[in-house]
Amino acid sequence: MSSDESTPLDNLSHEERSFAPDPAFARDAVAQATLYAEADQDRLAFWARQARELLTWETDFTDTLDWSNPPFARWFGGGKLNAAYNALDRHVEAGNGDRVAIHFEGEPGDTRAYTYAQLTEEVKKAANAFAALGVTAGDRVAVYLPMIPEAVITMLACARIGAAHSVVFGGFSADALRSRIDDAEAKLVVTADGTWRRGKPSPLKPAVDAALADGQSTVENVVVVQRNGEPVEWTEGRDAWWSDTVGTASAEHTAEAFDAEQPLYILYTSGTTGKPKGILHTTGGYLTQTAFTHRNVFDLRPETDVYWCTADIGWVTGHSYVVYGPLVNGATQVIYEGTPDTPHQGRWWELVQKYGVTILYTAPTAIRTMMKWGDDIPGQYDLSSLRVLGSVGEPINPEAWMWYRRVIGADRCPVVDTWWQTETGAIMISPLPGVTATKPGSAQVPLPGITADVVDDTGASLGDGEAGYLVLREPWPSMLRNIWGDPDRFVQTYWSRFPGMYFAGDGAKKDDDGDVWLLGRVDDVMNVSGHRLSTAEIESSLVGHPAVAEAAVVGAADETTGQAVIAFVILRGSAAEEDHDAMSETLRQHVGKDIGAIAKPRKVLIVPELPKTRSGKIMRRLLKDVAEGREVGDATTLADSTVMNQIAADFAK
Ligand code: 7RM
Repeated sequence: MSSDESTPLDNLSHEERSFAPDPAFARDAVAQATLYAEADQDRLAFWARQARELLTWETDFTDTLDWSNPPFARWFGGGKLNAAYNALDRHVEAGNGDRVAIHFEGEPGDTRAYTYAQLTEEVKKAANAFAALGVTAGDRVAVYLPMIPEAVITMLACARIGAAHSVVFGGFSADALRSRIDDAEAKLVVTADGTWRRGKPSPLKPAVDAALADGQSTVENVVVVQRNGEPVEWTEGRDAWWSDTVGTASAEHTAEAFDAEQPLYILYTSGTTGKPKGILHTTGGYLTQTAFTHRNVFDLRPETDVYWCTADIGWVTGHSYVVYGPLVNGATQVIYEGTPDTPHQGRWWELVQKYGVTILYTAPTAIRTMMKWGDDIPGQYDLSSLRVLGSVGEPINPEAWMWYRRVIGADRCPVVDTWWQTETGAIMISPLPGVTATKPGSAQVPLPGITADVVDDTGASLGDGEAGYLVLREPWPSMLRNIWGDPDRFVQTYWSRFPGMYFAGDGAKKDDDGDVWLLGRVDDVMNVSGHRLSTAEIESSLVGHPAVAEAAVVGAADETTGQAVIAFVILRGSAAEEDHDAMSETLRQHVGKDIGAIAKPRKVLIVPELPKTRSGKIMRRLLKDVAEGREVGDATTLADSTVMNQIAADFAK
């Protein structure tokens, strides 16, 4: 092996840049380093303390964790509580009814603010209205709504009456909606006439009508929020306007306390194969960990902070960090309906300035997009209110991390890269601002009370510097409890690869300091000539080149080397005009120099767009199909399904 072919992951072990907490921030930080020691000493006592301090229980729990029948966990046994009461009523009772819960900003610029008292009243009305339609504790309600306050109200109204919500992202098709309705046997659907997308009305109700057209589903009623005023088809006896049902319902409603393990929601997530999995979350443990992480990871001061998580409620980030975490903590937050570039590319920064946002939580794909649009756009706004920046959803390349810290955070705000999944329910690996010295690109350390590890094929712990599989060794409060209706698949998918451990499906590596670096899904970890290469790492190198805006890398099967590295790259503005062949060669050399010859892509294809899901995850599986000369697989979850045709045609040239 020549010297420039040394271990390709070496550079991840030698990140020189480190940002120590600002002493003033550290002194007053919500999270203190003592949390780690406390949790290490007695993990269950630590979680029991959090559950009692962060939540209001009608009946205290007696058994912190029942793990007698793994992997089926029961947390906070004997305890009873109501999720909506914890998110709403108790803040009003504590005298904080006048605090703004939600600053809503519609895409067309319409605004609405809800105080905690007002939001509580709306949720009580919705709870009464849903109950009048026959929804009772244990039922399921499908939610197909845009990012409007009624989405939050609906979710909390379900929780209030003990019904599980199943939110289906508004961008999903009628077929996807129907299969989720069927799987959960939903009784009620809550939807809207439509929403606004890039300045135009975008319909939602037609997809519900199509999904229910055969009249054979379990759905008895559809409640429709009027949002964009477009005409809709109407099924008498089934459909009802929100204004006629919720709008006229009584605002008196006493929340009943439910068992800690009462199902709170089902959220469907795609696996590597087969039909989507209905991830089941329950009440007490989920609320404990979402509230704990929201408070400590974002250094939340509910009295003064203005928090903004840009995720849609169709994804788990919207569940845990728009609805439950922030509201249980009594935070004030911004909810924005629209796209970041409507009516102009400065919209997000305009909102940060307008509402004085102090904590921003978004995704690397958004950060890279903003980076591509240029520094001068955020530069036109006053972002000095910001004090903590979060990232979630995929590995954040050091370049984007640095840009986020420098341009958005003025080199002053701590950046917290948070690793977690739909299945984990809440943040698991992340720095604690004020405690952890951060490195660009690393999610750093498991949070207090979380036991994450990196293991080899046999499940044995790996030392620092060795890449392997990310596992969780002990149950955690917000863990998924099951796959809805499919316990065998639950055991098989998550608990069988490494017996006794939760298998996350992600590759990871600890650096020389023991800090965790996420390397992408394990199906994204390539093996080239016996070297383990991370798609994330090569992508990070490519995006580090000034000509590159975005990059996706896949390992394509190769007879001699096992796999070959194939890169798909979007160029930045002016670089796109340059000769593509020359640019591809430049980028190959760049990766070779950055990481080592072994990592040099066999081919760098310049593309106009990458295949992304609606939540912004790049579908490398489809790129792999192209790179391996197969027909492109199921592309129905893409935000833009035409992207793959173009890429396949260009690749074949
Ligand atoms: C919250 C969410 C989960 C998958 C997960 C990872 C990837 C998420 C990070 C990350 C590296 C991160 N839930 N992922 N966060 N990878 N660093 N900070 O995204 O269920 O939709 O996706 O996302 O691969 O397994 S999710």
